[in-house]
Amino acid sequence: MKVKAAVAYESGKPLSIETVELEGPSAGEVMVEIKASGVCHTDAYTLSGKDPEGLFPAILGHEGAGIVVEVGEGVTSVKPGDHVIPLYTPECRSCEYCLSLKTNLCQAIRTTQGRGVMPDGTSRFSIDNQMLHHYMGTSTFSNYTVLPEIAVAKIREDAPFDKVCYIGCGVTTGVGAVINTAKVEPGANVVVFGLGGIGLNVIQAARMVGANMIVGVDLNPNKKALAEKFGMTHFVNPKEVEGDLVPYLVDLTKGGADYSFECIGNVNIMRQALECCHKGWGVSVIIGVAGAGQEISTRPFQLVTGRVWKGSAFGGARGRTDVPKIVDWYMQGKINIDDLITHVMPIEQINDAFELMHKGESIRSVVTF
Ligand code: NAD
Ligand code: DAO
Ligand code: ZN
Repeated sequence: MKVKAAVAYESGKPLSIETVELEGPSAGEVMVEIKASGVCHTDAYTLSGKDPEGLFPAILGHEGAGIVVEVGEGVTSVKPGDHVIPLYTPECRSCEYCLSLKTNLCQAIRTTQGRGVMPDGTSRFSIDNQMLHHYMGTSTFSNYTVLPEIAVAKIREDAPFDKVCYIGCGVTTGVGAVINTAKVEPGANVVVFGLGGIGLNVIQAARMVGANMIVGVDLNPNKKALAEKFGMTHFVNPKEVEGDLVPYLVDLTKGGADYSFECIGNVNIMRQALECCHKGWGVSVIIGVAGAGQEISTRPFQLVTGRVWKGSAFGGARGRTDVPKIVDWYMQGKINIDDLITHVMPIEQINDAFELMHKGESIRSVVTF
């Protein structure tokens, strides 16, 4: 069938709105009509050409929400009409990783997903007989997409697509990092580096679990007001700190952060995030994705003396299990998504969404179909 998609023909070039051919779902796959998709930092990273795994031409987008319109042979967990959120981290519930219950990194379709194709090794998208790569197994910058059944989370039908699409990445990543990865407890002192689409979700989850101090660190003072609305108790602009940022934060938190979160993707800040943690028990969680080939460093004594360095992908969430719960939290008013979606535009204007992101003028832009 013919679908409307924003095609990334090559890195560093704007997306191009095209009519694309989409094949129906094979066995174990579903076709989803995408109603809305967030535009995330990671889409920009891949489009920029800095992502070593980036493949072109491709249909990007990994933060969508929509309705199942067709299912392939053998699909049992969803049916046409079901509302779903595509998952770039699937949950097969039967691979070694899923069964371990120690990680959310299901490996069932990892290899083919990384090669930009469906589990049978082929793409469902083409234009003028030229194959287009899938992206992160989701390709939500298209009004229809095909996904493996294990890569969709069924959600309630009264949830608005143009809000809950953000749960497909940013919300779950930030909220999950606090709840699943760090397991922040009431009364903890938390430092969050980077108050963007991820950091603000870390902040609202830290408030939700009852953190004491929630310190936000950002170079952009315009982020302060919104971060305060989400629960930040102290704002630190590194440009205004005399001397080293690390001892300043250790003083502010009276000994160091119980938990810190790096939500930027800067390896120098990752070091500061670890080193501002409390001796003996502070845990630092890396969420930001650093540029290809970059490395982190610290003095090993930082770890010998009890600080812990961790990372978190998709907030440690098991998508099919946890995403519907986060949608419920939004619908119950426990988490705020509306104030983070600063721009909504039709897919035809998707390049404006990237521009707003690069200028630091948006938290999240959502494209609709
Ligand atoms: P964003 O651009 O919205 O926010 C980044 C914030 O960091 C901005 O407010 C910016 O002003 C601030 N900043 C930049 N440099 C700084 C510095 N040196 N010191 C202090 N503040 C600084 O980005 P985002 O959408 O929130 O994404 C953050 C990171 O998380 C990205 O690297 C993204 O790729 C990554 N990410 C990771 C996962 C995961 O599962 N681990 C999922 C999604 C996104
Ligand atoms: O299982 O090896 C693997 C890869 C899992 C991918 C997790 C990606 C998380 C970070 C990328 C940012 C997503 C928007
Ligand atoms: Zn699995």
